Amino acid sequence: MALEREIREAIREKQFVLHYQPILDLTSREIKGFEALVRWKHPERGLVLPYEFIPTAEETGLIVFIGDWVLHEACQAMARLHARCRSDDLPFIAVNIAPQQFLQSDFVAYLRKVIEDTGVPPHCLKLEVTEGVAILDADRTRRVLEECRGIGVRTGLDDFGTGYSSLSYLHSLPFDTIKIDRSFIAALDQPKSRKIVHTILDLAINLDLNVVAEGIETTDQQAALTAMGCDMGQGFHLGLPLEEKTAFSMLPQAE
Ligand code: G
Ligand code: G
Ligand code: MN
Ligand code: NA
Repeated sequence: MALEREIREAIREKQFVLHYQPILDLTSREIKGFEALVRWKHPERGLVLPYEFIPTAEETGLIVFIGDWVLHEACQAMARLHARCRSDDLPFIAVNIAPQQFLQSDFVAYLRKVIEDTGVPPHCLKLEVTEGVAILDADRTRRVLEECRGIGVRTGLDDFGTGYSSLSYLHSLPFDTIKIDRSFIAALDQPKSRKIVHTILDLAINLDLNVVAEGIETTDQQAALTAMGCDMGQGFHLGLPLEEKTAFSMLPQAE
């Protein structure tokens, strides 16, 4: 397949880049961290977004190579970011981990190596997985999540609410954070969606989980979520995914 061949070449030629989207404390409006989002700097097509190549990368297993690069690069970027921040207030970086990558037998060994190589504080790294990983192998997912927690790395359940059995995974898997899927945020002006978001927030408080609302696109959505007590938010209204320098310059400099 042509795309598969091109992705292999892109891995070899190091054509991937990461953009960073800020995640804010909704009450203080301070940036607490960034989500790393991969893009492909295609020599002819320009910047290619994940939906155009992640599915093929997953089908062919190439996502593991891309994902390993993403994890290493995001941690290197985090080390550069931390060099300019106050040491008592270090922002986190959230990295998306595909199911296949998360379930690799050497994933935690690789994670340890990246943390050691880059010297980042493990608690500033957040791994985002979807329930797809638990559908593939729930027992192994739990063990890997526990090992991540064991080395101090934090974990989040991405796209919460869109899957089949999110609640049972919340019950059996040790996540620190849930990210409310942007479909609920987009529909916040409807009473039903509002109630669902309210219920997710109650659930998170009762289970002692952090919450990030994704896809905040308007002032009204931001205000509604803040009023409902949602901790953190992310979305085009709060900050676009941008290249490293531009994204990180949104943070106040130390000194
Ligand atoms: O950046 P964008 O909104 O186009 O991302 C679309 C999808 O691609 C999202 O579901 C996101 O989780 C996924 N994605 C973005 N970056 C990465 C990455 O580095 N690794 C994996 N596995 N998925 C990513
Ligand atoms: O699935 P995941 O949550 O990892 O995907 C993050 C994706 O969401 C990225 O592709 C990012 O570009 C996209 N995104 C971030 N903020 C917004 C937003 O406010 N609206 C929409 N529609 N997409 C967003
Ligand atoms: Mn994500
Ligand atoms: Na998401």
